[in-house]
Amino acid sequence: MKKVVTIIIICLTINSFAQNPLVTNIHTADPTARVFNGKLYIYPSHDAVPPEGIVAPRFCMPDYHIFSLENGNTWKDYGVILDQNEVPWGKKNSYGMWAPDCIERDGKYYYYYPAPPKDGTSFRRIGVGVSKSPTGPFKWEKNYIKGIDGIDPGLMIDDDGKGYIFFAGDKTIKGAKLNKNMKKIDGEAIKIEGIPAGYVEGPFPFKHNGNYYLTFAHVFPDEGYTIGYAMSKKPLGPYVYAGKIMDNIDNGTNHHSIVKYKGKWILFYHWWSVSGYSKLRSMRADYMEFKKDGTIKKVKPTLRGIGNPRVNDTIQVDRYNDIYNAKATFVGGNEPNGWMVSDTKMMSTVRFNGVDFGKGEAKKIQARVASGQRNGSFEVRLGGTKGKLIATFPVNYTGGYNKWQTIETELVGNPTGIKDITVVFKSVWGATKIVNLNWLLLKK
Ligand code: FUB
Repeated sequence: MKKVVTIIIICLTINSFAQNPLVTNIHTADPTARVFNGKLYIYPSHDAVPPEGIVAPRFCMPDYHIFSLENGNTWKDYGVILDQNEVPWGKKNSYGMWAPDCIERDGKYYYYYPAPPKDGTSFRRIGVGVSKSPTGPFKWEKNYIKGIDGIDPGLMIDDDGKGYIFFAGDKTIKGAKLNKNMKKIDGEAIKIEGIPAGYVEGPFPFKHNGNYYLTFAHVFPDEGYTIGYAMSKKPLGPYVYAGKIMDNIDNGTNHHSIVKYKGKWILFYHWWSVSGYSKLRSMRADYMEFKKDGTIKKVKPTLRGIGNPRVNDTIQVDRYNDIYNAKATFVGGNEPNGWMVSDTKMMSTVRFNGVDFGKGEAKKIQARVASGQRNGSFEVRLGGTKGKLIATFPVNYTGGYNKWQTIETELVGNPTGIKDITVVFKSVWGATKIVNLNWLLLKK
């Protein structure tokens, strides 16, 4: 007899959200991802709902958070690391903390951010803070960096140790070499040649196989925001436009970064599909590949995203690889924002690829469910619909299709390694709503 227990979850594992969007505890945009000492960090901006009575300029962006990847797919939020009213040179209550970046040089971490200056000399200036740790605390420089007038700092340290800063301004991308202390530019910022016509912002530079890549958000008059890139043999160009990395995804803005993590290239970007409002965005990530000639294959946005959830990471099955005879719809009731698998019928299936069972540490599996009836069950199988059965959950009445409970059962067969799973729903034929399923979670 398999043991099935109902567990009342008072609060979820902190920020235990995975797949796309990466986090839903706050709205995040402009994700700059960095790998420091083998660990993945994200330095995004923060979209907030304007406080009552505040008319925020375009976006309402009061502060910055930092996130790190803590397990196979769980993001830790370090909280506010800089508030708009702590910017030494910034205009108070301006809600204009746009896209930041952070880079490491000689064991120190430099956090660059744009903000409206109190001296009114520009739309945005760019400031910097220094820390011994990638998550701060940062010591904020008293003044903004002279000679930089723009938004969206994008940093690069070249193989020879020289630092470069790129930024957007006057509908172009500009770049400059940084001084050794990383707090001043060396000479003047120059306009980067070779960037295509049309509005551009969000420059993100990197080097790969001897090529310099300058990637950026690029607006086509007919298509809107895309992510494009140009290539060069020199850090400050001239560059040659090489095409799009992501087509327009109907998202108002797009802003991205690219890192190689555990041998795979990942594109981080944002969308607003959770909030339904273009000023409340959420960061996302999908794998990216290079072609043999060094050009980049276009990335299609997915809900499945990146990473291999393992013990204690939620497996967001609603961000599936494949679904049959069921839907992924917005979750409701006492549940955080996101999606669920709904409209489940006899033999509905949902497949989720790449669960990391490790060395077989997982002994139990939990499911977050809501049901308005008590007939049927759902199974978890390895591989496809006919794959090895590893868990069976009975369906019970939880109080309704918006009343959520976490249930748990034993994991059978001691699965190991990275495996695809398929959830198979069963009930009487003709049932159209067996159970709503939000996520699964492996437990020791
Ligand atoms: O998030 C505010 C601004 O919108 C960023 O600075 C731009 O890149 C765009 O994403």
